[in-house]
Amino acid sequence: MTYDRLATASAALAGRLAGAGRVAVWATPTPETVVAVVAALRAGVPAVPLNPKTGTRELAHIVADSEPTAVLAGAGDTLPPVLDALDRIDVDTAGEGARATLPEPSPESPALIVYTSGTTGPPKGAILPRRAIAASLDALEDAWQWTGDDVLVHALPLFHVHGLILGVLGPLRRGGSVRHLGRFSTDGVARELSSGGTMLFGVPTMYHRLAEALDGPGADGLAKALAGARLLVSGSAALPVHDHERIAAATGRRVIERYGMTETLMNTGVRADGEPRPGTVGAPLRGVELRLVEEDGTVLPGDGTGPDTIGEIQVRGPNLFTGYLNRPDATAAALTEDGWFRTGDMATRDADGYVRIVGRKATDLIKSGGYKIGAGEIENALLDHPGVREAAVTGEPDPDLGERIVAWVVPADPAAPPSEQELADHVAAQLSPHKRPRTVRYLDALPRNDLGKIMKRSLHG
Ligand code: MCA
Ligand code: AMP
Repeated sequence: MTYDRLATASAALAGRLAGAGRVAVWATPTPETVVAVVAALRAGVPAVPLNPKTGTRELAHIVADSEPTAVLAGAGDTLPPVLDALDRIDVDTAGEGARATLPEPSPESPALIVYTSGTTGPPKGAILPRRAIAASLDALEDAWQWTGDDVLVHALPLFHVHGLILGVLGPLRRGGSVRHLGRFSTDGVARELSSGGTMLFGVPTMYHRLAEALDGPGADGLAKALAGARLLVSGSAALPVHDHERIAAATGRRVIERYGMTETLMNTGVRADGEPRPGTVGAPLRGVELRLVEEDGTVLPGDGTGPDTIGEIQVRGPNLFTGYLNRPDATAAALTEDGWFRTGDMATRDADGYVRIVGRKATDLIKSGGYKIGAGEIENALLDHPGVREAAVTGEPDPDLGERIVAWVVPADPAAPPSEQELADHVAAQLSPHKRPRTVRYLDALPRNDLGKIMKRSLHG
């Protein structure tokens, strides 16, 4: 799709959206999603991107919470009954209409509401203002010397920050190109990077699969394609040093990492002209203040650059969200009085300011395939299954996914426990396929302390 086509199709659609309140976008990895989001941005109408694989319970929550007036979808998309009450607007990528210049909304007005998981309860909608998106993308322009000549290749989903904001709005803001693979494959990456692609964005699972493929048949073509890229960028979760080194050994190129969050957009990154040190996520991006803080709120000396100091990362800057939709309690808990956002990520800093993420405060947050998943939401879904009496969910290390979701289940009837597949299907249908347990372990009782609290740390395989 050319810029000219996108401008015309999005203007035609924007004309229909003006004053619509909020709109949901059925965010398939297609040009329709791009036209829908750009149209909403032009109309100044906040868009709520929906994962098309979201299950019944989670979708019902998102719709009830964000109250969109309409859902934008491709003409051929089948929408689930939960969305029946909304107006459906089919997105026409060939749409024609007057290219009226729409007034630019204020920088503080919400552009996107992106749902993100917490430790307990259903996902919260992070309100992302136009100012945050612009600031974060412009900081990446500075860090990566990102220009209109860049051709970005990726296969990230278009309902999260990584794929939608960095992966689509990023190239649009620079006037560059994006080639979305539709679905991740190492062949697709090799094909696009060897035919003009200049940058690759991916989650560590994708780089792990590239590292594996570099050991297999067709490795030479893939190695050449990766070596030819200007930048290979990983984010959304920690890139294992082993995969980093395997890719470097096979291609002579080092993957650079950047660190972000739905609520903060991008915080740190290794610069295009910086040193890609494995295991670090680089220095704070332009405009971002970052400090490490102890449990009691004490700021670590040198904002954490002292030796042997570990603290929680707090960030402040124009890249931050404005709050969680309908959740003033959660918003207040996430921010300090003077506007620092508590990330929950634990880190140390090298003497030159590079940040090394070493862990997470909450054991009940799991990062699997680059998706953030709350143990609590899965436990609640499992408890809804008639065959489950008690449930606890943990994350275990996984070479491909980073962490794998494990469900510990006390069956209602020990003689006839629900099968692993049945429970995985149940969670996939209620929440989302990427939240399904990959392993189920059956117990007679969950380990509890004297107060009756489940002792998750004693649950391991
Ligand atoms: C399997 N499937 C099922 C079931 N089992 N569907 C329904 N019920 C079941 N029981 C389907 C899945 O939906 C999927 O379909 C296919 O089978 C394979 O599933 P799975 O093994 O889970 O997928 P995968 O191929 O292993 O996915 C790996 C992946 C993916 C491609 C790396 O995890 C991914 O796209 N991750 C990106 C996450 C991301 O963008 N995070 C950004 C958020 P199908 O194959 O059709 O899909 S973090 C963020 O935004 C911050 C700001 C940041 O820092 O970036
Ligand atoms: P999300 O809420 O899905 O936006 O995920 C944000 C979380 O992903 C952060 O709080 C980090 O725990 C993690 N994350 C993102 N990028 C990186 C990275 N490069 N290295 C380690 N963790 C990361």
